[in-house]
Amino acid sequence: MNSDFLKKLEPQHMREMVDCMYEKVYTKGQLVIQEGEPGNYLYVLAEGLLEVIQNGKLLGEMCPGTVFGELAILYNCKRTATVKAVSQSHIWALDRQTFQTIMMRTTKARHEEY
Ligand code: PCG
Repeated sequence: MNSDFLKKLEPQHMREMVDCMYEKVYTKGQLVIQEGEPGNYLYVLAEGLLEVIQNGKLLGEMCPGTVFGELAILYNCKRTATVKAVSQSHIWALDRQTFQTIMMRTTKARHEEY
């Protein structure tokens, strides 16, 4: 619900997304996302702490509950920043295809409503 675009999902579509996510554990110092790479996953940080780096400069940190990795998925661009685990982190991942399919279901349901 912290995410502006995910909170617009119909409750059943939100549940479907959660059902399709799987957990990955990253150790301290491990890269979750590398700037400039293609991106095929959307992530939610469940536990731990992450830092965001762009052109070698620290932009900020992300705490549990944060959705990230959405820019490459929504705008079809390369990863705009590097995301690195500051401590061991539990992260939920959702692949691009599943995300887009479920987002389209919500959009379709809204169109039918109007
Ligand atoms: P994406 O797909 O570009 O991959 C890196 C992610 O870092 C990005 O999506 C955002 O979700 C996340 N992020 C968090 N804070 C920032 C920020 O300040 N700038 C940028 N570019 N990305 C950020």
